[in-house]
Amino acid sequence: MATTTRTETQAQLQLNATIDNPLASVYNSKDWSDFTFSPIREATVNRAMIQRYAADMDKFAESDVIIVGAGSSGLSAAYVIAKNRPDLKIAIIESSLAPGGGCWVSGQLLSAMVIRKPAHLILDDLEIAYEDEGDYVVVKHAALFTATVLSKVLAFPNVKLFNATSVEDLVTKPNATGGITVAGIVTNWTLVTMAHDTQSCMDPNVFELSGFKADGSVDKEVKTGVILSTTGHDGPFGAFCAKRIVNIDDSRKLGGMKPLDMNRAEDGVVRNSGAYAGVENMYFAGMEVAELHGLPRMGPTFGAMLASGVKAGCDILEHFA
Ligand code: AHZ
Repeated sequence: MATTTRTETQAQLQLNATIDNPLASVYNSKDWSDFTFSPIREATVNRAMIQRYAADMDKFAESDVIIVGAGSSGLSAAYVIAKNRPDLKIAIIESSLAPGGGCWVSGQLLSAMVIRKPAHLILDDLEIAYEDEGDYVVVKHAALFTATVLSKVLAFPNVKLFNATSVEDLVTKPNATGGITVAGIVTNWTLVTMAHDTQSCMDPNVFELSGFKADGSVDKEVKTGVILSTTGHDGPFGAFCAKRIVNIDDSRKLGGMKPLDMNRAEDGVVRNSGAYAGVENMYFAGMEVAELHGLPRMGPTFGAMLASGVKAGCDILEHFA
């Protein structure tokens, strides 16, 4: 999609000439001194928030898809899954207040976002404008990508973002072959997670995956839910599920992210994203895949984040097909 600077300028000139005021139907005066809102009680505002949050907690206590981390890879996956399957309950758990991960800026806090082809096709689907530079494209600001994909994901009725909420652990159950089945996540408010060292025990909460019976066995009548972890590379929060899986299962080792090599890193992350062999219901995408499989990092080029999210999303759609 080419940039349309001229058309945008013409539209802006037209807008300035007419003053398109969204309040015009009720308020079109030059004097705003008598402006007033509809009256409201303070308790009404409280109830409007709490009823909806409680209803969401109730609805997503048992989820079909739990995405851990709302960075560029997690949001790309959420978009593909929610768009194709409006019947699945998709919970996104994000430890930060602001979803988007590292994708509000690009490399070294610069704005322009480089995406190597063919991942630009995902931008076409999202209707995000870019400059075509041949083998790669450039979105004028990383925040344009993040804001757009976020707005589309949040608008799906079957998606709920729980931000300022950290995943502190996994729920696991033994499977028939002696391996691990992932059955849910353990959560807490991020502010509580950050205060564990200074306060007495503040117990967490649990989101369960769909498809398990009370005794822990799998209900053969329904597809079990899945967890997609997209928590980025190792850091204070990152690579969370990868590190936990390795910690639970002694037979596994964390590959550890290797030094930068854009070509090997981006292809490798996409190829290795999706279902994680040997751990049922566990999927990975984004930079966490580099940590898991010992792949190089790619630095400031985002095609693999988008494409690995789409690949993991397609694998999850296959699981539910
Ligand atoms: O806050 C984290 C971020 O928004 C969130 N997160 C991490 N641990 C969490 C936990 N519970 C809930 N325990 C958690 N949320 O996960 C999100 C990860 O987003 P990101 O943008 O860091 O990861 P990504 O893999 O989607 O994108 C990585 C972008 C990078 S890093 C890199 C390099 O260093 O070379 N290159 C690219 C393109």
